[in-house]
Amino acid sequence: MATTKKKTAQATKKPQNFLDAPINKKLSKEEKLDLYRTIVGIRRFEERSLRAYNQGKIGGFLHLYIGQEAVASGIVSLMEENDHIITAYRDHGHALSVGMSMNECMAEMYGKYTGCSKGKGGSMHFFAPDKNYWGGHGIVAGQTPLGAGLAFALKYKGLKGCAMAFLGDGAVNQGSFMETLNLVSLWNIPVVFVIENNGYSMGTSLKRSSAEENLAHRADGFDIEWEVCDGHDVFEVREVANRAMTRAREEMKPFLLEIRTYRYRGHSVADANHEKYRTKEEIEEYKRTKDPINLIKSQLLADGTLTDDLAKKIDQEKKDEAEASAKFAEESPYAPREEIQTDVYWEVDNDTDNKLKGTHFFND
Ligand SMILES: Cc1ncc(C[n+]2csc(CCOP(=O)(O)OP(=O)(O)O)c2C)c(N)n1
Ligand SMILES: [Mg+2]
Repeated sequence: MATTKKKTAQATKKPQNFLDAPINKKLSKEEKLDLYRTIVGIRRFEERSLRAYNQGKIGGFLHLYIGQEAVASGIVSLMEENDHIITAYRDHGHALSVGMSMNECMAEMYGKYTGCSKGKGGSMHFFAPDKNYWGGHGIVAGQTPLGAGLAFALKYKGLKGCAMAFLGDGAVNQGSFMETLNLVSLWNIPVVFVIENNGYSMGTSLKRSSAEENLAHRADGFDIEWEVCDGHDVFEVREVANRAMTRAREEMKPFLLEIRTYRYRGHSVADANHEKYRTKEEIEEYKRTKDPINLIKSQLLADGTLTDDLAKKIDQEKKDEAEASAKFAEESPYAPREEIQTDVYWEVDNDTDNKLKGTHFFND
């Protein structure tokens, strides 16, 4: 009989000062400031994109990551050369964390040719393969087998690394995720699944969608190790994720991380009535006590990394960068008509034999 690998849920036993954890202690002042810049940058970028959406400049969907910034930024800061990352449609925070520019991201949302996907993908389809960032996917949990595939490729090629596959609390009930958990355990695939548990899938609370609310426990059914932590303090995210990522790389084993977080806005900008399925007080309480920017700011002020003046300066720089990206997007051209159907299937663009056989897959 397989041994159960239950771990104490850290979300319930708090707190230690996570800045003192070894993985955080070795951060230089500049690295800590970079984390702060990334978190503030995501917030200011998204606030600006919301304004553009309301002005009718951005069409389609817009799923904001505001409130969850410490999760993506913390995990990406731990990525090494051979590590890869893939996520769902709430993908702006991951994109900016891997170093994509605000210009290419904002232009993508405006549907412009200068966007990261030439304006053909929009908010849900940010990609940067050169930064090991594989998107940006709209089918709930559809990215989880793809994440397993990224990790399988590492193993196949004999490379030491791991793939980070993010999913929401609503995605855990998809069959494809369950099937993927089984295979990655069976085949020892170095993938770390990160459930960003923000408590809601669209307007449905976790209580109403999952019989077992401790989502990480599902890993037990597949003989996979798991941990739970809070996602408000970026240094806590780094401390816990570092264990999962190191294990995946060193032992070639999958891991399931459940990170408890919160989104301030509705499911998407179109979800204007999000105060109908949760209370104003719930949102305000989170903002007051757990806001990821406030937390990192107070930690870095206390340890002398940051001063009030520097915090203000960084904030203004990120606002200016976001404003400039909207201008860049506004002034950029749309894709030329003859390119509308390109970049959909690699095989088609490159006229390979597989096109004739009807197998249209991306290739490397
Ligand atoms: C297969 C599939 N079913 C349904 C949808 C519609 N849908 C889009 S987002 C969503 C909720 C997912 O919530 P969660 O996984 O918690 O992610 P979050 O939005 O909270 O980041 C649903 C049901 C979809 N995109 N794909
Ligand atoms: Mg959710």
